[in-house]
Amino acid sequence: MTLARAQPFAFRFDLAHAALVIIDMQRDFIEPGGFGQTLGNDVRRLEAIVPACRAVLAAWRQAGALVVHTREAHRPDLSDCPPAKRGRGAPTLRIGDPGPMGRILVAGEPGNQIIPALAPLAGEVVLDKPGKGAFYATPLQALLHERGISHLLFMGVTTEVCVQTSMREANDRGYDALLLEDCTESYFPAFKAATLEMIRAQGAIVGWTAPSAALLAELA
Ligand code: C5J
Repeated sequence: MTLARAQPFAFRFDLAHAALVIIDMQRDFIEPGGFGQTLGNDVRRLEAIVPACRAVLAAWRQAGALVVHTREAHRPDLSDCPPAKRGRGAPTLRIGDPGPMGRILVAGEPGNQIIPALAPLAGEVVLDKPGKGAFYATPLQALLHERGISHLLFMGVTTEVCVQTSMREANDRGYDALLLEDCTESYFPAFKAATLEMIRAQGAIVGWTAPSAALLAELA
């Protein structure tokens, strides 16, 4: 397949060697009444990408290609949460504290589940990641290697944090990675815009970006 409208130049991939990686579309970041909102963020910005993500996921599933979902999640005893991560800043709620949808960023809690609109199907890969990047302390690289995957198409939240970190990790591991522009969002519009530019700068120094319509047209 060729996404001719990708930036900074066309992105070519073979579906059999490609995976759709959906970063952290979990209730606490996206739904009103969750952790993201308690921090004062306008979660409607993130909710707005759900229909585009859903359309891509449906078409990708129809094509029979690999889907990987991630969640930013820690063990209930927080043994995988470095004190530096838990202690950073002065938030009203810290990782592990009880929040409106259960303990913040703790595996198994209601707020840690992927939103129903993008719920994983049986057999799809779901990875809990303790860091911002999807490769750190997860079996992602081994799993992609076993399946012969060389190209990754990303969507999810937030653009400049877990999505960008995961794309940089992927880039350093030799994957060609593309971010679907309308399937990612930030609580801060300027950060999203800057991240898209950073990714495709200097001849795709991190990777590519493209509108989801370009992918949907190829998958149709
Ligand atoms: C993600 C975050 N998923 N912003 N987490 O980006 O803390």
